[in-house]
Amino acid sequence: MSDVVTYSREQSSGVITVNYPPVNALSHAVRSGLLAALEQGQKDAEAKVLLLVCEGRTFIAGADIREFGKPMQEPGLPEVVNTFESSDKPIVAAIHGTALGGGLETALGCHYRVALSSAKVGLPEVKLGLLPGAGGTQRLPRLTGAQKALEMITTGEFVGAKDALALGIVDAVEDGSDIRAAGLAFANKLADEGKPVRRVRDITDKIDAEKGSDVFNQFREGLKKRARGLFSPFKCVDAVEAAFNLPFDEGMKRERELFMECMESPQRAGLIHSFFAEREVSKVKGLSKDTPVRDVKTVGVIGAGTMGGGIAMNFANVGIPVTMVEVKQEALDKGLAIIRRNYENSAKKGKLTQEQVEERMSLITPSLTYDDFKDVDLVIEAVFENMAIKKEIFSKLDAVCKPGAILASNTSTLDIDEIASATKRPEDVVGMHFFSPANVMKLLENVRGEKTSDEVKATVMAVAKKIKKVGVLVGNCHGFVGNRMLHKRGAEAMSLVNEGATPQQVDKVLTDLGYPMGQFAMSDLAGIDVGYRIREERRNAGEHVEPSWMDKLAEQNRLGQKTQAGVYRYEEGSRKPIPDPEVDKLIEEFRKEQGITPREISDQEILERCMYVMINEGAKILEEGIADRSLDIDIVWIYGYGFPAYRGGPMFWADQLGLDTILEAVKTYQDTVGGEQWKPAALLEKLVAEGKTFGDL
Ligand code: 3H9
Repeated sequence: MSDVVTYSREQSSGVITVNYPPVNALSHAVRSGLLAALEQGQKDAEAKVLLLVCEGRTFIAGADIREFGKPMQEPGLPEVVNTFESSDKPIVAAIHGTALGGGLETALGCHYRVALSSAKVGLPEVKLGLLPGAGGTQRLPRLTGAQKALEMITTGEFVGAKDALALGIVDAVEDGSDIRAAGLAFANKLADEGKPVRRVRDITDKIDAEKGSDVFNQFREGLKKRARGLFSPFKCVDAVEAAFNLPFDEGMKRERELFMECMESPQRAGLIHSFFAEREVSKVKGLSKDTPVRDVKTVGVIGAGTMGGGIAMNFANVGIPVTMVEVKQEALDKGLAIIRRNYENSAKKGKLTQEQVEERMSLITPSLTYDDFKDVDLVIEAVFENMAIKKEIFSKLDAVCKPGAILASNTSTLDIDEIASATKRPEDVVGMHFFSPANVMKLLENVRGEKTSDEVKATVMAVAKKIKKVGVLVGNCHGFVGNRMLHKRGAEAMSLVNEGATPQQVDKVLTDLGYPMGQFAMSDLAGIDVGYRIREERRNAGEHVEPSWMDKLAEQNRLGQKTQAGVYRYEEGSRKPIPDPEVDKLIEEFRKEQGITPREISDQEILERCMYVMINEGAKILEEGIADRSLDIDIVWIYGYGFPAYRGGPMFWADQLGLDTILEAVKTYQDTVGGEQWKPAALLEKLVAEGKTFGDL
């Protein structure tokens, strides 16, 4: 008998227990163990009812994702689930934690389901580029009807136990924390009452009622917008529809075919890479579980602008009090009003109660003096990008803050070590780079300075988790990982327009790749002045920065969405970019001034120049140790800039495309376009020479 699945008997219940940490995923050992234990249960004459229950933190959380992409070992999961369903003895699934994907499908193959009230169920396969492939698309709609099954399967969202009860997914919900006891009580009662098996495959009332319904086409229409560029959500709808059009066994076959199509899609590979990468980034080189972490119970934020306000909200959202300091009362009032408006909007959408709005507002204390930072555990400075001002602030913080307080800067480009040099405690100074809007975007790019202590690094990574962000720890350089690569892309995009492309053409190539917005729509959102100020800082520091038509925009106060005009124009109250002939004229004039004759530029050239310049820079970032692994870069781009997760991040995308193809193009652009950015990264050349990928590092 397998040691990950065991069989025992308690009174008249035969108990099948899965114990395969961390999440009882359905590995080959678990699948074969389940069949073996079931056989034992069938043979056990004393067992009237069987109970499936899991040890540890959760019920089965799905198929073992680590096995995907490798040859499948029998028995497959559909066979296991079908065998459970075919059992002549009733089987009860007892659910705690999360019954997800193949886990919920296994439970649906059982005849009854009992859950703890804290449990959740869901079919999140779509988030991995898949569809439920062990009967989920055929069984779930038999219980819930088409609409709810489509919602659950195409979004992958979880449903709490109480809602699952109302939807008919589970039969009983129990309070408390002892799932084994709850399961046994339910199973023994069934045995006493002599309840028969009840197979979901045979429940057809909802199927009969909704046959031929228009709900599937309506759903497909909605998905065109909601799931733009994605493959598997549409396959999910096809599979659920099959449950209504085909007899059960044929529906299962159709599900299998569609599942295999998804399995073979590159989106599946990209999404599974993203899934594991998101978990890997929290494991930082040089830090361990034993690295001490400081308690962060109170936070200070400097600046009540868009960034400072967004940052403050993150902490208030998880119950951590924030002191927010500004220079002027008006700025504080304005900042607080914006925070309140954001919370009120969430309340209008039903995401918060009015009580929660007030609770969160009460956690944010406005102040005009740094003296109020004397007791805080962490201060985050979020004023605009100017080194002299930041140094002045950090020297003040050094004087005011208690020993052991972490002093963080939200700078998006500037040198953390230089900022730290303004204090006598560089070991406590660190970058915490939030992405706009800071209360929404999931990335927190934590930047380690030369002297930042391990304890501080570990603490800011823990803070990221606490405020529900994905933290990535990176090294110190101009722009760190994200903006360093973005600036290369931005400069290339600007040059492409200099040479003859339109901003709309560049943006379309990027949105076609799957970005939520293009380079120039993004500049308008962030503010044209942001890039302008950075270029000016570099010019003031003596660097040569090419003149640009975008400088002209800034000089004409076309600052983006906030002035309703930037690269695009915006109608009152709308964020929709509209191409503006004024800008075409401005670009034309700029070209004339610079003596440039515009040429036709292909979409392929735009794609290569915008993406390969980033990949080449990413390789340099790895070479210099600014990022430890290519997956750190991938996560920065997925969560900070909306790079499509289904492409796995830019470095994974590059690996899939072939680094040799990229290197060849980089060399061509080095000759035709020129500039430091097109000098091939030594690492890229090395990997190509060795036939390796970034993922092999
Ligand atoms: C499926 O079921 C297909 C079927 O329909 C058809 C088959 C034919 N496999 O997230 P955490 C690891 S597709 C392998 O940090 P949490 C994870 O990598 C599957 N490993 O914890 C991590 O490892 P490490 C459908 C898995 O408490 C550790 O467990 N199911 C799997 O924040 C802890 O994970 C899903 O998509 C897995 N399935 O969240 C569920 N799941 O410690 C995916 C997790 O080495 N999982 N690991 O870094 C989740 O959503 C969350 O992990 C869960 C726990 C909510 C379960």
